[in-house]
Amino acid sequence: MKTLKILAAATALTAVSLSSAVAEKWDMPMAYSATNFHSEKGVEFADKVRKYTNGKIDITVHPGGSLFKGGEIKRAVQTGQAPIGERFMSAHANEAPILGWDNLPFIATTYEDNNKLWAAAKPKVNEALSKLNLVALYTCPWPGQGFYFKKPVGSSADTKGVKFRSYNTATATFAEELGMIPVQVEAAELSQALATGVAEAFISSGSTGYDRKVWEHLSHYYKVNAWLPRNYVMVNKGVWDGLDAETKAGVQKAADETGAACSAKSAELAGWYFEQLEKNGMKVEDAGPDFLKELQAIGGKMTADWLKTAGADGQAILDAYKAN
Ligand code: PCA
Repeated sequence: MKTLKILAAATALTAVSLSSAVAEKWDMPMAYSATNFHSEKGVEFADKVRKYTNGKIDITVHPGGSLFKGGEIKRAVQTGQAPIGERFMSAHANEAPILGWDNLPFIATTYEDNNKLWAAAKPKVNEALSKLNLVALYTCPWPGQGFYFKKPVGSSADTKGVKFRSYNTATATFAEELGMIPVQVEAAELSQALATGVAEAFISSGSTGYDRKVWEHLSHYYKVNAWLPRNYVMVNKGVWDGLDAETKAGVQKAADETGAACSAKSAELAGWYFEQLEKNGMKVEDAGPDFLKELQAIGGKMTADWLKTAGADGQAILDAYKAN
């Protein structure tokens, strides 16, 4: 009996060491604050992946650009320095214009419409990502984008010469159209940029304003709701293709569940973020009619510019979206 027990214990030990021997350890750099819902969902994703792959894939999340800075994450995953990572999709539109599908002003301004637009864009986006040696596992929208300023703004007459933090090429163009001076700054470095005067305005969701406590430097938020851009969790294509079918299915199940939960969380928090900005002394209001009219005109131009770079594929996405 004793021998049997020892044998059983030894077998159990071997099983444990075997399973840990085959566990693949994946570091997952993420670009935004550890306490942001995108990062919290990333941690839940890692838990689900461990569960659905029976411990075969063990992901460690590194939020806030701590392992690779936001601007370096895509390259790290493309080249296999990190097998998986998360980043803002339209930040990559300079390399593959189609990835700017979610940065088109006033085209899809609700979560529902953003989902419809994503459904139309997804096949083309996946094609483009594949060429970059990437596979998207899930995407998750930020709440709607509006403008932060340190003074009341009623029209572009008030924005001339303002130093504007942009997060991609499209937002830099937006700023220039308003007579502002764009400077690209990572969300992780935004507080510092505002504190040092490198930037004095930006476009983003209530979420990033809250994360970065921007009420310490700025006073006004205009709820333009111009677009709901997405983050995506991407995996290196070679790493993905190397997984067996069962493991892939486990990771994909975790991704599908997390994508849905993350999107729901974003919608749930959108209004709450505005309350927090107000509680901390900011004026949160709709953009006035003159400003809005200007923004809409610029938006139309930005969409036209995007269509020039995204070509027939871009037009096909917009047509499919409008047909639904
Ligand atoms: N926050 C991110 C991207 C969009 C958003 O709402 C940022 O400002 O960098």
